[in-house]
Amino acid sequence: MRKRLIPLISLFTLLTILVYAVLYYNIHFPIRTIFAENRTNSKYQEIIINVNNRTIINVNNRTERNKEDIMKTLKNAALTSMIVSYNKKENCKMEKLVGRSVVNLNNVKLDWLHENELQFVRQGGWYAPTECRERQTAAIIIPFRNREPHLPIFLRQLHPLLKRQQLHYRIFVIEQTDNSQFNRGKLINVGFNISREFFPYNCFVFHDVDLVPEDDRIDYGCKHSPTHLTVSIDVRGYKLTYAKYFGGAEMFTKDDYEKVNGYSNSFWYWGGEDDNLLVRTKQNNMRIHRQSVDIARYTAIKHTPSTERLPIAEKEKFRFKAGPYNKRDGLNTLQYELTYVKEHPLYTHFKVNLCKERDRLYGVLHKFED
Ligand code: NGS
Repeated sequence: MRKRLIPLISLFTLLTILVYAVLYYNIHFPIRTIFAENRTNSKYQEIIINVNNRTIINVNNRTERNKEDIMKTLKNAALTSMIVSYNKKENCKMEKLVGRSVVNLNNVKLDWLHENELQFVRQGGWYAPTECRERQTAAIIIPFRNREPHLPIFLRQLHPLLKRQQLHYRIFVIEQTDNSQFNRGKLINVGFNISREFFPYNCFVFHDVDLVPEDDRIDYGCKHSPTHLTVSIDVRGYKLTYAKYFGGAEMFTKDDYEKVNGYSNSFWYWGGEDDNLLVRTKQNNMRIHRQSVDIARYTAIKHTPSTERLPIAEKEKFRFKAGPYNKRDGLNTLQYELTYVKEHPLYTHFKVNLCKERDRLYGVLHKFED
């Protein structure tokens, strides 16, 4: 009888310990990560609280802004005691960088990427470190039209890079849907306008989708502003395309971009808008920063070049003539209509009608109409 009891008691004790351990774990450590993204704007105001990667609270159109408000919201949801890491004390350090890497140019599907390589990205294409205070909050703005196959290749490289740099960032794809010529500068202005309302980002990166960074030491956190990122591109022999080249990918703090009045809205063809932006920065006594050609390296995804080009003579005239107009052609005269907003798993997608007909009132385009 005693012989039989001993294993039974042992089993019972073991089970009790196990049950207690599970309960203890659940009671005391029910939530290990919590992160709140607070978008402080009237249009898109919402607070999303993610617990263990699940969105548990998503408050639309409310005015909660600070920790106390979030606490209140959580209290209402009987979860107050569960905040364990909202207060991020330490500043994040840029660490575990891998340096130069080979860009994977294989075609890949967005769904596959999300499931297999980019699970850390949150719905809408954002990420923020949870264990420490992010180095910077950055909006990545991608002007877009007819470049669907490039997007997954680009995101595959950019998301992990931005995560390693400990940034709180979101990727915004701004797609032109009207039938006018492509207007990169104006699309970027729209992206800036939308994203600065979406969340109080400090840093804004304007990025062509066909230029993929080869090195995670390229700083996407507005260490300097303005910065020209795409210094050396493979198809240009890894040299600066030309001394005054300011295209491809550029980065500004919010204040600096507002100071230059953004891009001109009037460059309705491929090319020129970036040269004009350089003029704007010079007019505001800003100096362009660049990292070295050995670090700021990019791979260009191959595609047929745009045929929407102005005759070169017109373009030159246009680019330099635009100088005096810079104060009344840009962020302060931006006209557009949003037609679509969607948070995809790896990016936030905006479609926009750039309303060219309205622009002719403000810009300089009317002098060079097609
Ligand atoms: C210049 C364009 C820029 C453009 C640059 C690089 O000619 O907008 O080429 O071109 N300026 C004008 O058209 C006035 S690229 O290397 O991407 O083919 O960024």
